[in-house]
Amino acid sequence: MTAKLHLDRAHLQGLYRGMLRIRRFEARCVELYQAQAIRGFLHLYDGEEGVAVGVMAALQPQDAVVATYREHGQALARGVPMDRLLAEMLGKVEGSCRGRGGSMHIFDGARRFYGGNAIVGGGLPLAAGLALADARLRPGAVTACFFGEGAVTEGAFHETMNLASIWRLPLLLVCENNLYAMGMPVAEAEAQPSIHRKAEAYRVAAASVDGMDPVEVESAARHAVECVRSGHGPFLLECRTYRFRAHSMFDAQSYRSREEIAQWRERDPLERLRRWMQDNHQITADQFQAIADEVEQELAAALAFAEAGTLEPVEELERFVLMDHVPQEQPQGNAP
Ligand SMILES: Cc1ncc(C[n+]2csc(CCOP(=O)(O)OP(=O)(O)O)c2C)c(N)n1
Repeated sequence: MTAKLHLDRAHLQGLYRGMLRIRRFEARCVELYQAQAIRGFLHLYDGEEGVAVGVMAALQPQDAVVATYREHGQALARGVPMDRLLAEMLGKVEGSCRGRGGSMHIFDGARRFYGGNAIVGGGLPLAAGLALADARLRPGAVTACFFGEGAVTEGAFHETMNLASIWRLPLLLVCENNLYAMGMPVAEAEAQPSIHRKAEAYRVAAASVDGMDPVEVESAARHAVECVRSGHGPFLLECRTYRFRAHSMFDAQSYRSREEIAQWRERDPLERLRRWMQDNHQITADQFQAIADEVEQELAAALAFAEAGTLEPVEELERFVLMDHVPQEQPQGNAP
């Protein structure tokens, strides 16, 4: 069930701007990756932007967010500053994790953004733990956990669903079902490929929504967050989406056809919202241009900040890895 949203122009324009920031940021990251300024892995969110902006619009600052390795979109939509994010991608000390997390492990404690996570399904138990702690220490806060449909084949998903239901945890589970786990199609991996229907077995409330439409996503997410916040326990929101690009920068994509990708590109969340806003006189061509210019300026400033940043000096490399000080006192309690 999705509640009707009151759509004002500023809000719609905000959703569009949010998606454009993610798209342009990642396009620049591809260039930086090709120039070897970004190293390691790079998983793009291209096509899935509507999910991050829609869900994030339904959350409050006191809520927590847990993401996957495809998390630049969630990080930007959650408010992690673009310059600190880009510095992190370039491995600079000025980055959101001092350049130690990189593309897959963006973290920002001040915004309760508890990270990207390279382990498929690894964020789920972490999110359950955050929700459990918040239920005791921060009543009213919701933890939103993003994961791909590939994570649903992991035991961690089922354990989390079960415990979250029994303990009525304030947990919003956001499954980004983009149809493929690397090269594995969901229909070949899942006996029940309609992910939200798995919730019934755990007596968890659930819904499925068109992830290519940020307004639909926000509407469904608002309903889901309301249920969770008012003490009804967890909610599983399946967002049906698609990644336009390869799984990561190393993927020949032999498992899907060009025609399929082209068909999904016709449902591009940015273009759809742009057309709808134009057709319904919610925005002028000048306003579109102003948004595009603003995003380009933000990106240019972020790049200048990141490029001017510092690589960690070699002497610092053991900091945060080994303890400087080992406590002498033995902990109290029974020995195991
Ligand atoms: C526990 C674990 N198993 C396998 C991998 C290798 N791996 C990385 S991404 C991926 C596919 C995950 O697909 P999905 O959860 O649907 O997310 P998507 O990449 O589609 O966003 C796999 C199997 C891993 N990182 N962690």
